[in-house]
Amino acid sequence: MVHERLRLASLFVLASLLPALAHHGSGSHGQIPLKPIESIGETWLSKYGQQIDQPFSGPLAFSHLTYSRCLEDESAQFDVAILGMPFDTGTSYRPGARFGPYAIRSGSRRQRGSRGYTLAWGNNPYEQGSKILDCGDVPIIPFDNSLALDQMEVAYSTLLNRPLASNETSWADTSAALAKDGVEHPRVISLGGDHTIVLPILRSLHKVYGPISVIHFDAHLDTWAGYPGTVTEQSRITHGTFFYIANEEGLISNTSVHAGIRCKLAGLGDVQNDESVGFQIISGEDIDDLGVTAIIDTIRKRVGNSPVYLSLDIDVIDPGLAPATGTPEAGGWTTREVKRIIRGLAGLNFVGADIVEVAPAYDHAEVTGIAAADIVHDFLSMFLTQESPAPRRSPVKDEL
Ligand SMILES: [Mn+2]
Repeated sequence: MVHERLRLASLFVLASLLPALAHHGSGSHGQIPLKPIESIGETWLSKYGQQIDQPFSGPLAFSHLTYSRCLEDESAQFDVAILGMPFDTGTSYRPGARFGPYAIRSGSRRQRGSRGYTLAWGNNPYEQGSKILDCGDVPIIPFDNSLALDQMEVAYSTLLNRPLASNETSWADTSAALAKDGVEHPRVISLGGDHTIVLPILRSLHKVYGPISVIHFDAHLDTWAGYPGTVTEQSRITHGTFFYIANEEGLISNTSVHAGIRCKLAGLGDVQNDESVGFQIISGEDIDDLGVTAIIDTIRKRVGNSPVYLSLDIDVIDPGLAPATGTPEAGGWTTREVKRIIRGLAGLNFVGADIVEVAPAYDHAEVTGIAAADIVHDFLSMFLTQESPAPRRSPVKDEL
């Protein structure tokens, strides 16, 4: 006890000397002098101003956005909502995507609205006049998938039907015309969660927009009718079958498209089944043979002017660049290629987007969480930019 008191006393003496030492040191090195020691009595606000988070400080909201519990706080308004869906009990192989929303938010800590301009897009999505809010996570039950699916649908519909924060949004010219009620609805970027979360999302979107075209980035088709051994109705709904169920329920249109497919199949029957569900396949290898531009053109032509939902499974990216996922497949696209394709999709009639299957237990140095968070930034730009910007020539190229 005496020992402890001595230790505390010496710490106290040291702490009281520190400001004086710092003051002395600053003068001798020609730095901006600290305010005199008397000002230690000032408040933070009067001395240092706003409480602006460091990249590594503050509560874990996406990109240091305002965090709001939008499901219970019905006064919370937004144009674009970030919503976590920590659900992973529809996974066929490695579980852990329930920690995806946490990992993506953590990966976004070096992002912020005041530094959101990118050379690629030529704008800052946070400065387009739309209000972007982190609406937290849906508190999904991990013990009962039918209950979990209902919770996700109710949560999504709750946000989708909230009045917009802004009178006019960047997508005002199309969204209201697409919605059955003629009203503009907010857009939600969902952070999965395993891919099953898209079924309740599509159920919710269908009520507002009717059947929707899907742009689906993935290594896998996710259109299978079921897995061996799934004898109950509930067990048919998994992260590899949700599009099949969505088609059964009439939620998606037959102008949907996959991008990045490279998984092993049972045979051509899988492809025929996939076509009957409503998809066209752009394979992983197509990027070498067709290139990014042709892939963008194919996707845009396929979905046309219909309401479009973009779903991106992180396993579309090569496991070398995004290892933290449940069912990795070798030979994937690079993060840069995926980002370039996304940039080519601006101006389509997007009604929502997600990024799923980030399972941080398999990550290294946050590489997957950072990639996913960066793609969410691109989703914001994609939503809030009217037209895809032309490829930008850098100053270095101009000199050559
Ligand atoms: Mn998937």
